[in-house]
Amino acid sequence: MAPSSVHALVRPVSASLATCELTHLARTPIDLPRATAQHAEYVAALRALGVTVCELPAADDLPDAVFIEDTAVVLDEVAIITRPGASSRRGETAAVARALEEYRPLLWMDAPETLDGGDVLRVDRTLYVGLSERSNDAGIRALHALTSPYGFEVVPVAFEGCLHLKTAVTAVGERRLLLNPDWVSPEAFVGCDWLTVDPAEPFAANAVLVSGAVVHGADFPLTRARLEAAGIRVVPVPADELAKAEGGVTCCSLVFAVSGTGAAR
Ligand code: CIR
Repeated sequence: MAPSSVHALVRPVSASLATCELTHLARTPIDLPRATAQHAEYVAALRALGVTVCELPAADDLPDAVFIEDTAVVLDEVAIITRPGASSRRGETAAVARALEEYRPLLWMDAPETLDGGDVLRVDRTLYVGLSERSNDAGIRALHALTSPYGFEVVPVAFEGCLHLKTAVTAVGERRLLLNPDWVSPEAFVGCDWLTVDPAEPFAANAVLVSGAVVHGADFPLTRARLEAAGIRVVPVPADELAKAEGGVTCCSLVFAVSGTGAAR
């Protein structure tokens, strides 16, 4: 079998980020150069972990384009281009699809389906999907229809208090989760063990697991200590400026494996 490498698609911070969608946060001024610098540090952290990063063109008319995670669900076999729940974000998908078709056959969602990639947590062949304001029943049914031929099970998960399921829970190891128990119940994730965030850091459950390490917001030292005590290597990155736009570290990339021969079709 050809060796595989880890790739990530990212997209620059838009000049219009200040007019981003906000659901649970009050709007506060965003320092655009600082957000851009933090994004560059994030990309550098991925590269330092051996990830091949592909940066899409900027989309300055699409305020939330940096949060590329929401536009697709990339599995080993296919990539699903979502129909994001916020109508202001639907223009983001075309460029992402053009980039992803180099690597995967594409499947598409259609109206009235809506789904944000930030609501989809993959654990082996299970796709946990957050019952959020962004992902509707039709979207979740479509995800099931599109992925069941590849052996995926789709499990809807209730959560509260935050925008996306992956704001409340992410994977930090094999069948090992990091979660905020005030926002999501660990009981939903049968067969997984879990760590909890420090209660003083409710947003600390969002982490990118890549190359055996976890990229995690530098603002969460108490939760970082919990991860490190559990033997997990943490790569902290500054992300507080992007957090004002209600985005975390997973939101800023689409991470997937590519076979050694190039495109994984
Ligand atoms: C939004 O509300 O759509 C953006 N301001 C933030 C999206 C963050 N994405 C994510 O959690 N996957």
